[in-house]
Amino acid sequence: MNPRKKVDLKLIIIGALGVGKTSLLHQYVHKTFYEDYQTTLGASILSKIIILDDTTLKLQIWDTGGQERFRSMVSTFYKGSDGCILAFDVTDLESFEALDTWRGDVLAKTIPMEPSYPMVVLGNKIDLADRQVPQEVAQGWCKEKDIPYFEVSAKNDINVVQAFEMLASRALSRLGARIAERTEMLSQTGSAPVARTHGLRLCQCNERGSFSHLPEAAFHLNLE
Ligand SMILES: Nc1nc2c(ncn2[C@@H]2O[C@H](COP(=O)(O)OP(=O)(O)OP(=O)(O)O)[C@@H](O)[C@H]2O)c(=O)[nH]1
Ligand SMILES: [Mg+2]
Repeated sequence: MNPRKKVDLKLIIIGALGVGKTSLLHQYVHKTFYEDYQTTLGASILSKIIILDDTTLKLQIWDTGGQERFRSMVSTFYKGSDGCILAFDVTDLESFEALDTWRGDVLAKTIPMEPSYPMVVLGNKIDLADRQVPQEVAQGWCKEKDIPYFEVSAKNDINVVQAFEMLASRALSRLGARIAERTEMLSQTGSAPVARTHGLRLCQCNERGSFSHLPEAAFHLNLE
């Protein structure tokens, strides 16, 4: 492991009311599960540090409320995110049917509109017997949209780590590819060693291959 490689990733979890977004996140971050239901008001953020390949990732995961009244507020969080989990409940057909709308919202708000923006779909509550969405149907929808699909249970901790880390891995690859692309572009145009541009994810390249996000609305590439 090279501890100097550190990356911040902003991930977001969205989906209909009560599908288990908060439970999945708590299972992933704290290894806990609560039977009682407390709806998320607006959004909250949890962090987790993981090591993937030779990179330390600080995941900042935004948990969002599924209530309709938060919809427009939630959509403002997509901007600047590195990836998104679309969650539904396999015992609730409506929550699966709503995925099209959630996905459309995300694609409309990621700037620039990017079909390859990292997403994963989680069909949650597979521990329950009264299933309404067959696995093949969910898999078919995801295959058509080219999105990885995981059948999960926040309650029994099934596939939760795998799903979050698949998204983190995809988000990391995308970020690396975008930085390499931009570095190449700047080196071809013979830009000054330190270049500034706008409209790309906020990052800082400290050394070759090492980058972290910046809080300001600017993107810096250090080509020295
Ligand atoms: N059996 C079972 N119940 C679950 C699972 N995941 C969540 N639940 C339950 O489903 C209810 C809703 O879970 P939450 O995690 O609060 O759902 P949410 O998507 O965050 O809901 P909002 O914040 O209101 O949008 C709670 O009572 C949980 O205990 C699961 O995998 N299996
Ligand atoms: Mg919640």
